[in-house]
Amino acid sequence: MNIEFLKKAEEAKPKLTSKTHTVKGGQILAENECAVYDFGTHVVGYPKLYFSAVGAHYDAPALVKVRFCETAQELDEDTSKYNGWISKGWLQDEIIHLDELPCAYAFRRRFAFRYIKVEVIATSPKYKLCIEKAVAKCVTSAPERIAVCGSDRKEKAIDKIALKTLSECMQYEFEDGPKRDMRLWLGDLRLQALTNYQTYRHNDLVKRCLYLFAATADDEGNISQCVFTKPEVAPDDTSMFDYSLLFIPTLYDYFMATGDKQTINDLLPLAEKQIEIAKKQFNGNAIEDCDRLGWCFLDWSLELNKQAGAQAVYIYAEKSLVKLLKELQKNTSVYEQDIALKSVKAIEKFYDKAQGLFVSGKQRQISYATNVWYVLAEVFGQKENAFILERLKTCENVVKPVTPYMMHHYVQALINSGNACEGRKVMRDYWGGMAEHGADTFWELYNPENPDESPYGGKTVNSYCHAWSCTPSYFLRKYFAEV
Ligand code: RAM
Repeated sequence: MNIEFLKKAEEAKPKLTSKTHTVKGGQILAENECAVYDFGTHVVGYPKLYFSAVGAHYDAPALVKVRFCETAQELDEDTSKYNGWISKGWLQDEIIHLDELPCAYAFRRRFAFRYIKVEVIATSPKYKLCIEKAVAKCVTSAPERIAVCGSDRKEKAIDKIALKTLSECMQYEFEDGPKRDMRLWLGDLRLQALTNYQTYRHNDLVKRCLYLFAATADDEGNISQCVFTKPEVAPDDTSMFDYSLLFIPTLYDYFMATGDKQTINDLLPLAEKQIEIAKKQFNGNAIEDCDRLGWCFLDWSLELNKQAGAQAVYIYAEKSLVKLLKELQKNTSVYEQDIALKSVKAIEKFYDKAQGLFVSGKQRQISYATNVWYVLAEVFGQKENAFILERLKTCENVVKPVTPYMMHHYVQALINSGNACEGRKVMRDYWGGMAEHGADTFWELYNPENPDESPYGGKTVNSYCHAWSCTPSYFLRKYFAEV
């Protein structure tokens, strides 16, 4: 652990502000009855339920099941049926005993929810349970309010939801989702930071997160895919090829937004190290594929082959490094030569001339993820990039995006290739689709063609307020204000 970097991260730790929301109750419940409390919108915080007994003096503890749901659909899901591969521990279910009535039961855990469902498992024949009110102390480190932006009602609605998504993920760090994983992930951080520069401008929070990744890098300089901060700061024991490389553009964006030279001087060696480490995955100038599940992320799709896309992320990241070094008036020639070699090789190995698209892996798979990253890496010029995106739309058997993370990159690729109007339409349709489904905050996964999409083996653990989906607020301010 780099103690000096950890100290800098802790110095930038924000204070949380809180606000209390109350939902009136009054329902009287017998055994096996339930009631739902709707906070009117998604909240993140510490709930408290006020109970009293109705009837004769209570003569046994009340046993109550409380569920916290981010969306209305979840209210009907049977969480006991969830059998996926990530922990059931993420389910927001609590069984509580009330030994004394009346009482205010304060939950020690922080929850992300809009609805609280209270089911009475047991009272006694002598009494029923009254729920007087439900209260939530909501927390965030985002500054108060940002004016909503957008050219019409639809865009304003999207922006409002995106702003809320970001602010609820802004806690002591930029969390990926306040329900799950409540943790700092590099890919998410990059998009949150971009949106933050256009909105809340809480730049010290970005700085803290950059130092947290730097502090927890191992002795060889490997940056972890995510960082735990409780009970103490610690890295996850896994790295992902693309996430580690994305440290570089995240640092570059931070510098462009803040001009903070001190941070850049501290962290530049680690950024350069990421290129050196990533090179180990190459055989000459061509990247090797890898069987390890999750070796490179790109999108939450289990069928997606990552080989060619990984090389594109490498080129993209190295180009950010060159831009950063140029800002600092440093020599870039070694990196520029490497970019040229890797780009030529990528075209030779992965570009299928007949189809006019990049292919990946032994099966020569075509996906949005691969091609979008080549557009972002600007291996070809703007015109050709626009054609690539055009061809993707009519390509059969193409692997489509499933997360707002990948959709963000698709919209960015459309903008970069001179097609901001279409980028805007994609943003309106995709994020607007979630809004039409009643989203208060944008989701971790949304596949309009499959509402049950989940990489976890059950959507009960999906997160419905997820950092990487906040970027419409970035697009709207940075690109679409004048389109
Ligand atoms: C999930 C989280 C997080 C993401 C990683 C790759 O566990 O949702 O947001 O960055 O996957």
